[in-house]
Amino acid sequence: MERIFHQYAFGEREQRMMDHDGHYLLPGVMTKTAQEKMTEALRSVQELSAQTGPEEKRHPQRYSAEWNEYLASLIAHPQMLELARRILGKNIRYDHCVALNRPGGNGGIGWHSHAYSDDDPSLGFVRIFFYVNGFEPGDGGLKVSAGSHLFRDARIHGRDDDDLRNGWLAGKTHLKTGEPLSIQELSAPAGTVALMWTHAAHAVSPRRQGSPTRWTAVYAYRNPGRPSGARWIGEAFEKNPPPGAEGLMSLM
Ligand SMILES: O=C(O)CCC(=O)C(=O)O
Ligand SMILES: [Fe+2]
Repeated sequence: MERIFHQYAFGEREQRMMDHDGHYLLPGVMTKTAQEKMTEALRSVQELSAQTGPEEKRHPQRYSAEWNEYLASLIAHPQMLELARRILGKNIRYDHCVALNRPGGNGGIGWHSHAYSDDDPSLGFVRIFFYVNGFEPGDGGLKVSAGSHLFRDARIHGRDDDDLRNGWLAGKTHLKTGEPLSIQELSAPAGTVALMWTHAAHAVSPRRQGSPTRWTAVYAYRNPGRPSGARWIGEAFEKNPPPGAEGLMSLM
């Protein structure tokens, strides 16, 4: 099997950092080949999305792996599963693979979090972002608030940074250290993978007008046990999964 990641460290120390902050970056971890193949795949999904009407239930943007063989092949890639299992433990399910391409002028997205097993922290849900050509702060860049995930609040919302600061963030402190929660703008060189617990507050700054498209995909995995609202898997895909993904597709 062709490698998708260079060697990287994600042991106990890194896991503790991820559990403390809610996210962890693996800068430039993607191999050159994986970067090239994923860019090509995301370009193709982008074209298919442009040709597909909003009435399509299994839209290429949201069900990206079902429209592209390379993206599908990564769902059960040994290095992908090893990473997902280091974070979640052995018993995992695939949840979704979504194209997050942001062309120049894209508006980004405001502050939010996602739901899963909000009342039971023993069931995890991780987002694995592939920032294929990376990003710089303020240009389609990911923003986070370290420690926000510990609240397991699926309804974090903020139109912009000030709205988050004056709203959800106001008076909140890190549950382990007591430090006031704050906003961090990340930067990512090409080939960066960002790991994030799904309850973490996050936002994306607008992509600058003259910037090239930011090519990004997210793969989400979770421990089974609860319903998942973001489980975007078509019936046919679940019945006939890509090789190796057989045990990963069911809800429970
Ligand atoms: O486009 C991004 O970098 C992140 C999008 C996002 O919020 C998500 O997929 O959960
Ligand atoms: Fe999100």
